Amino acid sequence: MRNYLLSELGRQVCKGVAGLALAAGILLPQTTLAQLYTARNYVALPPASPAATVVRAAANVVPSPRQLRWQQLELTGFIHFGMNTFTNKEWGDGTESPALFNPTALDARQWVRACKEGGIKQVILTAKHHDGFCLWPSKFTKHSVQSSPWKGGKGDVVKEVSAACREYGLGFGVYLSPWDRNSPYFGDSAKYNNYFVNQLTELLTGYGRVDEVWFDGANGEGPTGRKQVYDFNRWYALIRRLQPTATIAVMGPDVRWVGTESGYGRPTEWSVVPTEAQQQASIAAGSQKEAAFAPKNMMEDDLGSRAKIKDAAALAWYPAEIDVSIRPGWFYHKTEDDKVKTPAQLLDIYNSSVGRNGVLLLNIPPDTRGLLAQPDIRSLKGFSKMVADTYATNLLAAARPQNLTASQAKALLDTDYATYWTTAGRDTTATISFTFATPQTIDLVQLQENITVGQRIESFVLEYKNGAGWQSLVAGTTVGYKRILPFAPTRVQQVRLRITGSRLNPTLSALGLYRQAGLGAKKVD
Ligand code: FUL
Repeated sequence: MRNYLLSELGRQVCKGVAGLALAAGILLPQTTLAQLYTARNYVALPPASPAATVVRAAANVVPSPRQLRWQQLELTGFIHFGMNTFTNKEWGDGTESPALFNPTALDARQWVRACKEGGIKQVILTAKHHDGFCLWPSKFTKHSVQSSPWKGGKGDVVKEVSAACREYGLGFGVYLSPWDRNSPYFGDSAKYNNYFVNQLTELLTGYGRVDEVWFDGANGEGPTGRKQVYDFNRWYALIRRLQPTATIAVMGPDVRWVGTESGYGRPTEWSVVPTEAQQQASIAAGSQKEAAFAPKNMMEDDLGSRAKIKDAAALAWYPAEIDVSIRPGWFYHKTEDDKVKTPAQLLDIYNSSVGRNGVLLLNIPPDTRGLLAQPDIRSLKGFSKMVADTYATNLLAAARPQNLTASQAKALLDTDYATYWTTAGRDTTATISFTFATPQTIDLVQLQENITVGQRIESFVLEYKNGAGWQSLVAGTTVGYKRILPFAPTRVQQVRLRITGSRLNPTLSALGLYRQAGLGAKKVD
């Protein structure tokens, strides 16, 4: 405890220095920002930097190791479970009796197994939602499973979920709501921040590895009408110290909320954005404050185009996470059993989230038994089969490359993300062509840039030729970690990808043409 206090004191002093420097407009050396940034996922830009310098700098910003690991998960799962499950609400007010929490057959292994079978690689549990009820026996409040009848007050949902994730080889994350409508400290900023740090410490030290910590931005009034000021910097420092490989989302420095809960990301999604976007005030302003469970479409066109970065003081790798529920609500409601998204809807969401340079965070809420309901499990299974069947065969692997060396073709078509195709010299445009021995029907293209080099591609078009001239199949802007674009089924003999704009030499770790499975017969153009 003593050591802890001393290091906290040291941190406060550092923070004070950093605060003064920021106020004076001085750009700090990397070491001061080390909690939030690595050497290569952040770049400071001198005032009035020429546009070309800014673009080049942006093209060389790369994810931190924790951000890269997270991006490569592609599909992650959210588990909203807690007091609201039993009161049939979306937001509790904190006055609920712990006696209401009594799942009859809770089986976290069933949750995690269903997630794994659905292709989900990491699971985030709502350890505490806005009502303040803790799913673990916290030493710092009585408002927890410990006061509930479940397992005679001896249960610990966080323990069961983290153990199941370990057993099935999935990552594990926690959602800890800063807004706490039960805590008497809420609104008394210093006291509540200490309470929150204590709870966070319990979660980060008692359950093995934690891979993601998820804070939302909701902040209502405390019991006395006082406004709580969250000490985010202190929380970030604690997470970095106790779980250095965990990503902090979405009120955090590593992962950005995409700006909608529809499941659909932006068609133009840059992972490198001005760092202003990472300052707490702007995160809070754009965050999911009121009635966030109602899907909304707050879609700004883009956050990181040349126009958006040209006057930035600094740029950071700050990729998008797309959270959406498999049902209309975040928590389980029996009346929504017939409103579970279908496999085809989930596939469309996947194509428009993972396939738009994002990570999908798909919520599947357990019911009052403490089990995932059958409609959700069925949908998830159907969806993962559609994904597996669609991507089983890259049709391009059977085509003859026109203008690639054998090693370039291999880098593009093998499944090794680390190997990639790129251009020579200073070429920022390129054309890659393939010919099929016999015409093939395709309706989807998938591209992947090698983001360990940077995100660079700004525009591309896929074209085909059956004898006469070249015709467009589909066009896009950004690629990033993964871009998926479906189009009308088309029979093609020759195809070519033209990269028409890039910030620096474009790279491609993967290029694939596919026929979507399970959507039923569609007209072939
Ligand atoms: C929001 C919350 O208010 C919702 O209840 C839900 O947890 C969602 C993921 O984040 O901010």
